[in-house]
Amino acid sequence: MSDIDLLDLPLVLLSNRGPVSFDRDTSGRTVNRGAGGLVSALSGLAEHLDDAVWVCGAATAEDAAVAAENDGGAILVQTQPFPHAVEGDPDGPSIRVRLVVTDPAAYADFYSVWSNPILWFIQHGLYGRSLAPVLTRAEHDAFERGYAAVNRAYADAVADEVRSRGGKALVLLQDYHFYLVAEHVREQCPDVVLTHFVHIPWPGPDEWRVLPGDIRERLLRGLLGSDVVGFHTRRYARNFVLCAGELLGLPINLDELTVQVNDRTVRARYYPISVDPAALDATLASEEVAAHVAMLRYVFLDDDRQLVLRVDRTDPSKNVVRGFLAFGTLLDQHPELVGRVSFLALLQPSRTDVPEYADYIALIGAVVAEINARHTKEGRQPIDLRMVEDFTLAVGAYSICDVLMVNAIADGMNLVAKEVAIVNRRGGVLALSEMAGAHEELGEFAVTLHPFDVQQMADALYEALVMPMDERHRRLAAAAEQVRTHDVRRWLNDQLVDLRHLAGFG
Ligand code: ADQ
Repeated sequence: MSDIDLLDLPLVLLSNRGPVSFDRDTSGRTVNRGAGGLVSALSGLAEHLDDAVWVCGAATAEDAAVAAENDGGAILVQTQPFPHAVEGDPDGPSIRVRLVVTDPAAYADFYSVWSNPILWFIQHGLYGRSLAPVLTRAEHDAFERGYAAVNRAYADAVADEVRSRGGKALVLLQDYHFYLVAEHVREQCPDVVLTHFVHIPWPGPDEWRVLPGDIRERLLRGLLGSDVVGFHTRRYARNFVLCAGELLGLPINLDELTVQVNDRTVRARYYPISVDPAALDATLASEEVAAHVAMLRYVFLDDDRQLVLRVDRTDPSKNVVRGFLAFGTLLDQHPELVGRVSFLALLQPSRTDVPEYADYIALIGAVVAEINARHTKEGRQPIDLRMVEDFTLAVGAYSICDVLMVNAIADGMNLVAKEVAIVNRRGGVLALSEMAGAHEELGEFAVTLHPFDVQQMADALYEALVMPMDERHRRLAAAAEQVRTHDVRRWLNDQLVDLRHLAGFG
């Protein structure tokens, strides 16, 4: 059964970044389609339904202009066939989008103070580690004026769309920006079927105790307005249920992963997100990637040399600095590898307006400079650090690397590991953090990294680099099979099957 057949209800989606965004150039208004597996999968669903709408933030000035022209209501936007893009096909499918405009100061408090870094840091074990004061009066005020106010505005937009569909709809909310939305929507539209998917880790009750009781209670009660709260792994789902029991005192069932909220049963479920293998295969087959591969082979792989790769945002949770320290340790302890192994890091600068992120970029640069100074041999530097966002370059590098390093200290899933499993053609070994959600599915085919143990990571890199070729190919094939049979459509489909069941349709 396909996901498209499952919906007997209208669909309302909510995410911070939407499926399309508008801009303006000399020729007039332009439409850009959002990238990534999540947007593709949800767009594919929304485009195929007559009565679907995607509520999202107005991200550009042109988005705000479009919203104003339509009095804040939804508009129908022509998109391209899913999933392979054909620019501006007027006969192609369309998607109904409602762009929400909020006060810029409130949005800044919502996004750059509370969503990132506070919630992101708590959920990745990074909160309060520096000596900087946390939760001053300014942050308290930012919760009300920013996070709560913006959540209310988005909830009102969602409720408005539900009401205009007769008050009964399937509502899919995405991520940590919107923990208060489900409760507000349910207050206004009690007949909705509502799921909230959390894309990042959910830690246990003690980690949440860093927040004042009233705030953590509001976040949890907000999420419990859902029928289903979705996570990537069973561990996160279990932690959520434990939080409801310990922090709110609600009755819970840890075997069934349920929370009782008055007469409603809220279910925590886990659906591991994944990639779109067909789209990745198509990207790999493109001329652009072929050109990158030729260049990368020439630079890194002549003369039987080997390549370690990482592809990440410059987010402290990705643990980039300790990854380089482990590589430096590897070269210290195995001097025969100096000049024989390179480390290519494609890092996309991320959230640079947040001081911790800007500091982290500076630290990455300093650590790389030090290791390169220590281990440059015959003019060849061991680490090639490129601060770029270039997906075709990343796919080219994925296809030819010997080792992919993912050493996050916490990561909801980590799609990079799954992308490499699909496109690598060299028996590449996944060196995968035990703290990444992807480790639950792919750990048995990987060498496991302990993200806080630099020596262990150096040893694991060595194990990967000297692994016999037949073993490397065997593991890669098994990882690829796992990802191909558990792709992003399955992630969505499994949620819809559960929701359909809950809504009483079978
Ligand atoms: P992210 O933290 O962004 O996602 P991830 O899942 O690895 O992490 O996805 C990153 C995506 O960006 C991948 O598709 C990758 O190819 C791309 N990318 C990263 N660096 C790039 C670069 N320098 N150039 C080009 N492309 C780059 C959050 C959670 C994850 C969860 C996803 C989806 O933190 O744990 O897997 O959402 O739920």
